[in-house]
Amino acid sequence: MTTVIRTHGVENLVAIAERFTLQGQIVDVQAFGSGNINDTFLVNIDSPGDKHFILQRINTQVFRQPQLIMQNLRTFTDHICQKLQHTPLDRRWEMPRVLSTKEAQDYYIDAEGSFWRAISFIEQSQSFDTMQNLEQAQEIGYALGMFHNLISDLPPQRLADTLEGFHITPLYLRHYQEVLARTTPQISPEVNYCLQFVSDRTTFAYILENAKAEGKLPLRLMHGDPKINNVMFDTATQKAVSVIDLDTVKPGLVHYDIGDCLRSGCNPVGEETADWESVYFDTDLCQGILQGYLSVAKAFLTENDYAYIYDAIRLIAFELGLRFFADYLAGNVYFKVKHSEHNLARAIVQFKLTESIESQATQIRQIIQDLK
Ligand code: GN1
Ligand code: MG
Repeated sequence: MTTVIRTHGVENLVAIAERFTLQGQIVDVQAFGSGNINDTFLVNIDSPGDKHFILQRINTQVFRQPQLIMQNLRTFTDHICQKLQHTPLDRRWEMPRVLSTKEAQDYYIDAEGSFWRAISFIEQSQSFDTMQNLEQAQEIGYALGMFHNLISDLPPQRLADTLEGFHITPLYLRHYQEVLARTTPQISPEVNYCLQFVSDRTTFAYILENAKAEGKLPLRLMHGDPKINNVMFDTATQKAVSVIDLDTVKPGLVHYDIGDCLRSGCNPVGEETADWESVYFDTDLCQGILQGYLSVAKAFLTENDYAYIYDAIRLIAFELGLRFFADYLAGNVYFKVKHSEHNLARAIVQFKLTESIESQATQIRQIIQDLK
């Protein structure tokens, strides 16, 4: 038996990919994408059928019960595929599929206990880390609306909670306060800015959870991570064709998704920039995304849903900044980092974006009002 190397030596990766290769020969396996949690690889195969698939090692420190992810994936992809078969759309739209192992399992656990799974690759498609133009913004919004629409008739209880506490801002705040209580951060102007930024917004952190508790916002199924680079575009037509990264599809609020889509899509410099002064929230892109989203989602949104869209945009930008900052203080244990200050830099980007959202509150609320 070969030893499995932690660094995923090429030979070892090929052996793992082979478990999921039912026909054809593997040409190569390459690191793929820019995920902050799981390890993702693109497998190229020489086969008469699909030429690629996605191989992922699930981070089980974050996703404690990865089997639940696979169970959920089966449940909602089956639901959506059936629905699409009965009522085909008039444009290209695809769902990533779970690929089985040669033993007909949904995952493979290697000798080291790592949890591997494979997903089909959406052929002739690409994603973007930053928005290229207004048409793309509309397409991103359309894609999120389409996704919500396709899962809207699946009862939320049918899916397990794959990540408890995900997008519950008050819990991130509590975690942050606990981390702060047991660490002495190295004070710098940047750290001071973040400490003050969070402390000025502690009451605000409860806004969506309070609305949920008061019955104003219903529990629905959500994507959980509909950031700009999780929408795939057809390379020829430049139309959105799929939403990927489905591990956090679970019961929640559609507002978390709307907020996440807008905070990632309307920051033209992207979330990885080191140039904080260039970060701003682009209201034209906001208008584009919401227009695309509402062209599909109008059918299931209520008056209260609209009332909380602005707060959701502001909150999810703030929440992600809080999550990055807390992780920086905790010693970078959750998000992958390229250097020790990486999460601090990411936090500042999200806080600058939150500031920009706050300073344009009136315009953003007006955009939402005009699109209703
Ligand atoms: C994480 O791993 P990735 O990049 O798909 C995170 C999201 C954040 C995102 C920020 C499970 O997603 O919530 O918005 O980083 N996913 C999880 O880039 O925490
Ligand atoms: Mg993700």
